[in-house]
Amino acid sequence: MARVANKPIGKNARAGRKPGPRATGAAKASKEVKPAGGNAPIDLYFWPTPNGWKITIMLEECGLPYTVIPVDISKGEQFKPDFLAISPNNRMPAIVDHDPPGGGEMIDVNNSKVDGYAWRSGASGAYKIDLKTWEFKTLPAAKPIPAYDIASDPQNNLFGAGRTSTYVWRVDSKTGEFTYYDIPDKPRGVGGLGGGMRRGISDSKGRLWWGGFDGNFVGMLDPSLDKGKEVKLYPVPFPWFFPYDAHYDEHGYTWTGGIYADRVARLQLDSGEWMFYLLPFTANIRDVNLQPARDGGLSGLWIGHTHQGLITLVEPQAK
Ligand SMILES: N[C@@H](CCC(=O)N[C@@H](CS)C(=O)NCC(=O)O)C(=O)O
Repeated sequence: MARVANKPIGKNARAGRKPGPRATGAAKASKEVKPAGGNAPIDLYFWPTPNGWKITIMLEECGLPYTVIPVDISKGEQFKPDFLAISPNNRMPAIVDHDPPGGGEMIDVNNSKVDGYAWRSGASGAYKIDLKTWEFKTLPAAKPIPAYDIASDPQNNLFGAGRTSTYVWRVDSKTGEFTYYDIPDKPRGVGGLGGGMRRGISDSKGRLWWGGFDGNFVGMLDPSLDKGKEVKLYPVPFPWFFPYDAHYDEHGYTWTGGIYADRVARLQLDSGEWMFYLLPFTANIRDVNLQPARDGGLSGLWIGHTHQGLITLVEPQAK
């Protein structure tokens, strides 16, 4: 059901799949297939890597019409402004659905029960979405607000940052006011390079925990602390771990994992001690999901295996 766009992104782009008989078939198919959402084909910004292929598999399985727009990441086309406007973290695959059900967007609804609003981050601001009326409220920010991930706190205030960001932004749900918290240049974990954030999640006290990835640290932002002291970085003492996400378990431990490491980690905050759990399989962890601690016990970590269709639970036996 795919067709390939005649105009690839960037003028030097070479199509991963050239327009041909498949394109003709797709145009026909898009008339025959009733899409799950709206009627317009989805634009798929694609290059043939496993991350790219998995979206084509999903679209084929769902029977959705789509147009392949090649983004040659070996030539740096992911950094072209046209593509960055769609995928600010310069990663493919990315999809644009021109006619999604309910006008849908990528949103954070985690704490929408507080005030009935969901959040979405945009290129130059954040949006609040009234979940009853679907009214969008744009909240312009003084500085750019890149977001590899967004995370709302228990009061439905919103955090975000990008992979190369030098600050984390936070927007107050009631006032719409943005605050910017600098990410210190140091410390970095062993082998750590830059700063920024990949994925993050808030804890029950309204602190943001995140995977500092390239910087090989876990970050924590506590907006209640004195100005300039709100951000604390926990460097990983193990090379190339690159935390992708971090999750506080509410009992003194923060868990993290990543896409390259052969182990997951649990950081004990009081002592600063890192505990590593060697995995008997290849992991590709992009979200850290906790098994909450029960009856005075210890929390564990659920691992979703992106490619194997498996879920594994890591349960620590000791503090
Ligand atoms: N957003 C995706 C990541 C996709 C991704 O890492 N894509 C790579 C290719 S497989 C990419 O576009 N890399 C371009 C770059 O790093 O500049 C996810 O979290 O699953």
